[in-house]
Amino acid sequence: MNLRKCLKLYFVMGSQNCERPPALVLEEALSCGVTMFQFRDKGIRCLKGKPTMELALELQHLCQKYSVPFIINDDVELALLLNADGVHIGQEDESVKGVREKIGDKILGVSAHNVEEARLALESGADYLGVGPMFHTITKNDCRIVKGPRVIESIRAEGIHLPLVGIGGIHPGNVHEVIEAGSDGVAVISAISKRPEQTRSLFQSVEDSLLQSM
Ligand code: TZP
Ligand code: MG
Repeated sequence: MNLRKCLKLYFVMGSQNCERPPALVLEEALSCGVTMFQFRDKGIRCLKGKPTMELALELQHLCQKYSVPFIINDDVELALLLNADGVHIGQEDESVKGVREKIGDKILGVSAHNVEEARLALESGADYLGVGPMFHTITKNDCRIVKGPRVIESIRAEGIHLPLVGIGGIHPGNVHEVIEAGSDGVAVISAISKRPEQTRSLFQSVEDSLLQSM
C-alpha cells in the first residue's frame, strides 16, 4: 500500500455529517474515487455504544469491498477490536508514542497545526499528518484559527516530507492551493458528505493539481 497515494482524496465522516444513511453516502463516494476513509463519529448528535460499532463495521465492509484503507478517529480500542487499518488522533488525544505501541504497524495519522507539532509527530512515529484548518469551516466547532495552505508550505520548507493532507473548508475550487503548498491530497467532510455527487470533480481537481505541481 502506498500511503501517499491513499491520501489523494481522504473522506472523513460520521453519522452526524450525513443527510442520508452514512453507508449510502460512503458507497457513492467510494465508487466515485475516494482513496481513504476515516470514521469520525463526533459531536452532540453522535452515536453511542453498540450503534457506533455497528455503523463502523458496516462502513469498514464497504471500504474492504473497494480496497480503501479504513481509519478510525480517536478510538484506539475500537480500531483494535475491528482490526481497522489505522487510527487518527489529535493533539488533545493520547500520546503518539502510546498509540503506536498499542497499534503496532497499523497506519497512524496525527493532526498538526504548525511545524513544531508536525516535527514532534514525525519523531514520535506518525505515518501521516492532517494539517488544518486550511480554510473556514463550520463542520468542526472547536476548530483552530485558519492559517491556510501556508502552514503546509512551512512544514515542507523545514524538510518534513512525511505524507500529509490538508483539511478544513476544502472544495473543488480551492484544492489546487492545498496541493501547490506541498500536500499529497485533501481530506474533506462536507464537500462529500453533503454533496457526494461532487466526489468525481474533487478527485479530478486533486489529480490535475498534482500533475501541475510535479
Ligand atoms: N479538522 C480540521 S478542520 C475539520 C477537521 C476534522 C473539519 C473539516 O470539515 P469540512 O466540512 O471538510 O470543512
Ligand atoms: Mg481526536
